[in-house]
Amino acid sequence: MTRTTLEWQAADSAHFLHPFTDFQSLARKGARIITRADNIYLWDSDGHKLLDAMSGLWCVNVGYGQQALVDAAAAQMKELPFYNAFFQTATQPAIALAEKLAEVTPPQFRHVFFSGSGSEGNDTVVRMVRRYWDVLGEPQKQVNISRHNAYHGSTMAGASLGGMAGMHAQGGLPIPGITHIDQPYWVEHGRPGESRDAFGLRAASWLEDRILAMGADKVAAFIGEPIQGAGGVIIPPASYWPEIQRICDKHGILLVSDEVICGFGRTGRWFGCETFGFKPDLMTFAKGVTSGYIPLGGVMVGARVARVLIEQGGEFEHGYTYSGHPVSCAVALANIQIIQDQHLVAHVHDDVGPYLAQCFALLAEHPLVGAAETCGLMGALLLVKDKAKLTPFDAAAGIGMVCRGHCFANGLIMRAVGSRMIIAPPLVITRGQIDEMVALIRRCLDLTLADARRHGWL
Ligand code: PXG
Repeated sequence: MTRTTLEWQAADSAHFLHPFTDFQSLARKGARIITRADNIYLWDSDGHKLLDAMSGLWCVNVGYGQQALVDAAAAQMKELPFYNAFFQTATQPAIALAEKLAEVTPPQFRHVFFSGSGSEGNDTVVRMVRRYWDVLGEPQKQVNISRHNAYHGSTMAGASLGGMAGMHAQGGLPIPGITHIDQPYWVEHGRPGESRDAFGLRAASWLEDRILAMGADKVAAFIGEPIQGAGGVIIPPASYWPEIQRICDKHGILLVSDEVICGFGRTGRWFGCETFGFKPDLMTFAKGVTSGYIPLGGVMVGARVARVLIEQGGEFEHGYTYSGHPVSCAVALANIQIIQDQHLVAHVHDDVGPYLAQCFALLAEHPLVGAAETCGLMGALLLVKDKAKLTPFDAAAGIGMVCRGHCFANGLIMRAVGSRMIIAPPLVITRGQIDEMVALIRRCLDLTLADARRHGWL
């Protein structure tokens, strides 16, 4: 269909209700219409080229234009476009992917429950941990503990597990049996003079406080993202996760790692729990499992839970039409093959991850940047008014959105979460492309600084 950008935008605002969007405001401004992509670059309907430093939405790990994924989808669609995994049936791609996931995930994981997305995966987590305790004769263990500013999806259970105040304010969330502790974010909760590791231990102790306040006999599980992604790339101190693990073990509660963003190489290991040194009982995944080429999610089920559900659970009354969708599973297999064949996890761990860290250390010297943090290929720049004191800008200035505007105008896609500018580029990015990305970031920081001076925000 040959339409101008304006015609596409008119059709868009007439019919399409976008996620997490103020519909009227979008209709006024018009959506940016993305038309094609290759490697780490996108093009919009006006022909502008953009460096996609967000991997789509934290998902295009192998980059755009991977023909093997296209071929895998086409071949599977031709052979068997759909069949379900209910009623004592299965398809070959789903079986092969389950086998492959058991190979690439940590050794406690031999089983997987498939879903269509990360949100559905986390709904499965809530159903599954409650069922687990039920089967063990402890049906009162219903409470899931999560964290403020976490993101676990947008379904009723996903949004409830998440700790986003704006989401909870709409529609009476969280659902019962979900409670939140503070996030391990040193800028918000650290004390003057406190070391990062001391802060990590203190932040983990909030979990124990909550377990004791609720009663350990009521608590089913703790869930967290190894690094909070949508919350602004909140990288916890190294002491945090091992202490969380110790507390969960001490009280016998299940530990769930939401690896929807951190999984499949993002942090420089296959999974974030490996980077941070903990051993979850369940692990949610989505996004990077197919590099976003097609929807797929699921939950890796560790030995402790799998044994109980398989040996004593009877029928688990839960599942989705698309659990184990053959086309999605075929694409996931081809995607994991690329991650393995191109050694992308080692590429992140040994090469581009450390290089990004070096580049961010230089960006930390920029007058607007109060902190520059990375882990693997996730990074965040905290924009502040006063570098030494980390004084925040007035929220009304919307400094992050100003910077994001400059990014778009200069051919760079970077997200703003409050005053944190965040990136998560495709894992295939090269050092040369990191130089290109960092030069664009620097230019946009300079433009934002000039705006801040002009408007008297500093
Ligand atoms: N868990 C985590 C950790 C996520 O980041 C989900 C679950 C839900 O996945 P689905 O596939 O249901 O969307 C996510 C999704 C953002 C942003 O603004 C992040 C996500 C989704 C949409 C926007 O950073 N993450």
